Amino acid sequence: MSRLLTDEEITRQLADLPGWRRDGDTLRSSYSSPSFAAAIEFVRLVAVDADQMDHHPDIEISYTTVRWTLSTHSEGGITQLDIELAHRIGEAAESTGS
Ligand code: H2B
Repeated sequence: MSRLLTDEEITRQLADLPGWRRDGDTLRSSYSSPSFAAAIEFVRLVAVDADQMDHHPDIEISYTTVRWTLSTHSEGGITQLDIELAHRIGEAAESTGS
């Protein structure tokens, strides 16, 4: 199980996650995909990772913009699982040109 990260741990790890910011008990990021189809493929790739991790993002899709909100509900805040998922989202973004 993942524990809540400290403020310092979050700040340090966000340095390796360009485009991501902390918003209270969540991590947030917004990506722009080259097309609606690419945005859906981006989300599909992350869905596979999320199920594999058993850790799931909140997702808002607005045409070619995909907004992600990450939090560990069971802990009520940000854990290493959110950091790991943010990295995987970054990889899926790269492979879909987002
Ligand atoms: N996703 C997120 N973001 N937070 C959780 O606490 C969580 C989850 N819990 N996905 C998982 C599923 C839990 O419901 C299952 C039973 O492991």
